[in-house]
Amino acid sequence: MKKLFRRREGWVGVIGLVIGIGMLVFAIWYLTDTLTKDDKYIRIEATVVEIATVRTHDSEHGGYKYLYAEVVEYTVDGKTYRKQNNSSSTHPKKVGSKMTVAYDPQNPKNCFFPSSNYTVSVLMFVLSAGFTAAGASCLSIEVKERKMEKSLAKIQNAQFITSAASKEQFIETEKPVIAICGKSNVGKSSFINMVTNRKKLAKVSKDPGRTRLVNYFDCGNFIIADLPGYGYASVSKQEKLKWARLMEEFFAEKRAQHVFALCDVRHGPTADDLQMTEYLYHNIIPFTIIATKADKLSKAAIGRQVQSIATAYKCGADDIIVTSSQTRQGLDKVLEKIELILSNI
Ligand SMILES: Nc1nc2c(ncn2[C@@H]2O[C@H](COP(=O)(O)OP(=O)(O)OP(=O)(O)O)[C@@H](O)[C@H]2O)c(=O)[nH]1
Ligand SMILES: [Mg+2]
Repeated sequence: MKKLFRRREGWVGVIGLVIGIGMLVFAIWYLTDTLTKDDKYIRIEATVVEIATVRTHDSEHGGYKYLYAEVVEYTVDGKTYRKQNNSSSTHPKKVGSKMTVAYDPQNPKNCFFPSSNYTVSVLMFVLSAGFTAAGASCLSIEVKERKMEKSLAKIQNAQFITSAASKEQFIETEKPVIAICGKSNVGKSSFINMVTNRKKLAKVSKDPGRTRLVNYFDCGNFIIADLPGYGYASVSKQEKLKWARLMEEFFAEKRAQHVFALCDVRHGPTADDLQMTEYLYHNIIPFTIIATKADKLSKAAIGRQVQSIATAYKCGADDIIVTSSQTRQGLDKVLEKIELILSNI
């Protein structure tokens, strides 16, 4: 059977919303009732004559705890009435002090404590707002997950097409191509596996500089081109020149409609990364900066790093998509971006 919610947050969200909205309805009814009564009833000064002990459940420590409630007396037409305050507290008013009650002129026995009723109303509104906000935020996580699943469903069954080592081997296609570039070991292959929801589509390697070819992957309505990494120190000068020529040829023929330029969130862009985006900029090839390996930094450190990466690339911090192929952070934003790119082509 298809699951109603993909995550536990979905259930928590719905329960939170139901409680929140239920409390809101009750709070509105309670406040309206109090206001109506307050309008019709007559306010009078009552005297606290006794402090009653109220046994309640102790939600913090379990078992029971004791609170106190004022018992008051008020006199209407020579007749004295007694009433216990519905709301109890640890600090009741003293015996002999005064409290305002409002009684029904038709039946003076009926009365309520206006200040307690208004306090309860405010408390219920605050609690209902809390439950509604918590429920909505949990539910938004579920909605996000569903949106992501929907987008991922479109990229299901991504297939490796071919590898190209030279210009002649570049593929000819009608489909839009999104190229992935970045320095060796930045996480390009892992990023592709995250986006295509496949574990081993692109080969992930611990040794930098493993991808020396342009690897193509068919993702249904578009193609991903995994470009060979750059900036690996132990690569020979000859290899570097070969790489530069391959990239020149790739971009010269407008082989990609968009480029995801990856950089490690911990270190920010290297001189090579900046040179790469300068090149894309001058050749009018649209690109998006993707910061990788976000799981390696704390949230605060990511915030600082994104600012400094944005400064280095001379772009806005919001233009950078922070991702982690380990935690799938940022996948929803990447999928949204892909949809936007495809809809603009
Ligand atoms: N913690 C963490 N490690 C990552 C992440 N992405 C990639 N890695 C690791 O980084 C290393 C390189 O990842 P790859 O995806 O092969 O990087 P690449 O850019 O394709 O590397 P080349 O093809 O050699 O240029 C591997 O050990 C991955 O497991 C990430 O988001 N988080
Ligand atoms: Mg790779």
